[in-house]
Amino acid sequence: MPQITVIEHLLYHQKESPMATGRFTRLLSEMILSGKIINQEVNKAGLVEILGLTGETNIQGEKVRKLDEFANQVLVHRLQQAGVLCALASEENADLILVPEDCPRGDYIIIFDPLDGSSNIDANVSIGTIFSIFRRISTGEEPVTLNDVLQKGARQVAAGYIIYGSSTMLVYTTGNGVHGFTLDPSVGEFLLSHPDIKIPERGKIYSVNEGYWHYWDQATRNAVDYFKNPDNDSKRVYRSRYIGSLVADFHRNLLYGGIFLYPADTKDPACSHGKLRLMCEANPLAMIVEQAGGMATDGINRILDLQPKELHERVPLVIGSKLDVLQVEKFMRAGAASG
Ligand code: P6P
Repeated sequence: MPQITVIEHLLYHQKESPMATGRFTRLLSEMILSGKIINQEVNKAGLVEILGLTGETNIQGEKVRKLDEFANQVLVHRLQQAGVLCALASEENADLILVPEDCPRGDYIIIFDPLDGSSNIDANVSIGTIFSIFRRISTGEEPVTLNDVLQKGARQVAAGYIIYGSSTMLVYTTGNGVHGFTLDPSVGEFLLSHPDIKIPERGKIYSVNEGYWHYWDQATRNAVDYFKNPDNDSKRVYRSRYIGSLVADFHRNLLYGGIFLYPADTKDPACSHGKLRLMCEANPLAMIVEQAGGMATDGINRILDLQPKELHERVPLVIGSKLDVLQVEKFMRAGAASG
């Protein structure tokens, strides 16, 4: 395969998307540079004093790790340098991050999880940066408010993730298919390796933390039970695979086919609507999976149709191969109907 960079692919190989204005290219270029910088630190984390905790707690109530903070700082700084943003939001920051007045600005908004799954980094498990890009709704000059940011996922103009694993990959969409680029350290570029990714209509993998079985409602238990014992006549067997790192679990299922579930549970009041965040995790992965031919719901409703009410609101997530997501929906609707 000829060496095609991300920007070359955006400009010359995707249908003439509204993204070829040059402004989106600036933003994507800074995301790419951020990924390379973070990749360097993730890959040597065990060698330098960057593992461990900072002693702080983030808005999610989670212990902040030095790598989380490093990744967050890199992304906030670099993305603002693109000069095309009016606001940023990070899973690590309670509030909206406004672009300083003296910084060139534009009408893009980016929402990201700087390093999802970072609690796994000490064990050398793949982790990832997830991002979601919108355009501001109001074009007024007034300062950006949350109303500009709290948009349905269906209004995203782009979404993607960088997975720091056995290789480092950028997977993203601008609404013209899903494309994967692998970082070639010898040239320091992400090069096209997975053009036009499509997820199999039905998978052979289900990913869920079954340790929470006793905290689920009956509909969820019935849905998970199905994957343990599918329709008898199909002789279909599903394998259980759960890494506990969303980007790693999602990426494997995207390529191989399968379903990932993080249902609502009663183990932690903060997770009564699921653990994962709508704006910086569910929305971007939902755009990607739909562009790849899959589905993403909260069990019943399409993720991309959900109207966010808060920046960090959580949502149950069922995402992956279309027929498997529809199978879960049947159980969830039956549960809802039986009250
Ligand atoms: P649990 C990592 O902390 C994370 O946010 C996701 O990457 C992952 O899918 C999930 O939490 C794992 O959560 O409760 O199964 O440990």
